[in-house]
Amino acid sequence: MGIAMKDLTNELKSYLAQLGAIAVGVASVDRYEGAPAGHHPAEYLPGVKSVVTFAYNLGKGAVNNLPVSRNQYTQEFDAANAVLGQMAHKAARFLENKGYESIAFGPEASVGDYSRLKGDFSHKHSAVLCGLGNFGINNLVINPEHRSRVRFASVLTTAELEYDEPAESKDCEKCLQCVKICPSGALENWKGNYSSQTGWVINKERCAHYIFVVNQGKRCGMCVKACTGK
Ligand code: B12
Ligand code: SF4
Ligand code: SF4
Repeated sequence: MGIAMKDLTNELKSYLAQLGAIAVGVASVDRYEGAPAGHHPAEYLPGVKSVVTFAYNLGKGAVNNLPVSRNQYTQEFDAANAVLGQMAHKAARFLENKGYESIAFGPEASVGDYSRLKGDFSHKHSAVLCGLGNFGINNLVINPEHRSRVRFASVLTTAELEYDEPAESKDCEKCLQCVKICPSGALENWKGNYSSQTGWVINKERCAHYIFVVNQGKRCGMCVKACTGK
């Protein structure tokens, strides 16, 4: 049983790496106890045992040259989401073909999430619980190699897998570049609210207004660009 679990986990991780994932983490569903009502994995997949969250990086050129490259950043964002959506779909299918009911949670808010500014399942909280990084003050999860220039997707599964250690508490460098550069002021209220383990609730309305009203849907990404760790 132990060896089979390990083999299945390794097989799944290599499959995701082959599809382009730059990091894959696996957590036991017990770690999601703190998820609020409506956002717990078991509400979506009764019998869920494991959660797999994985990351795909954004291209450097599109991010580094913001805001001039806003059109290209928006295209990069869409392309990365398409890759992640396929990865999540294929990983869930891989597990179902092995006999384990699974659900893919794609990267995007294509199912009405934007109207309530919430997803069904938080990839960022899951990324921390799967050991992929910690929240920064920009309220994005920072990957050691690619900083905030990563996007996530997740799969919930009834398969029991081998689990990675969750990320230890580690604050970001607190350089405040993200707070200073944010054109909408959405990150101003971080003091006393920020936690490297659970993030904080930014002023979502300001951020969404800047993206969807001021920029007519073109993505902003300045808090992604700002976070270099230097
Ligand atoms: C809705 C949404 C938005 C909204 C609202 C943002 C927000 N901060 O909530 C808007 C449109 C404003 C937005 C903007 C952006 N987004 Co966005 N967004 C999402 C989406 C679809 C859902 C976020 C969500 O629902 N979170 C969970 C909710 C319930 O959180 P909440 O209301 O704050 O809840 C609190 C509690 O309920 C509790 N909680 C909730 N769930 C859980 C679970 C557990 C276990 C625990 C303990 C607690 C807990 O904690 C929260 C407070 O600490 C996710 C994709 C996804 N499904 O995860 C992407 C996502 C968060 N976005 C992402 C990105 C990159 C961006 C932008 C940079 C896009 C851009 N403009 O270029 C900006 C950055 C804004 C910022 N600095 O945070 C990435 C983050 C990647 C990363 N490295 O961290 C994600 C994960 C998309 C992806 N697939 O990668 N986004
Ligand atoms: S995406 Fe832009 S508006 Fe939203 S928090 Fe980041 S810098 Fe601010
Ligand atoms: S830009 Fe600086 S303050 Fe903001 S998340 Fe990154 S390291 Fe933290």
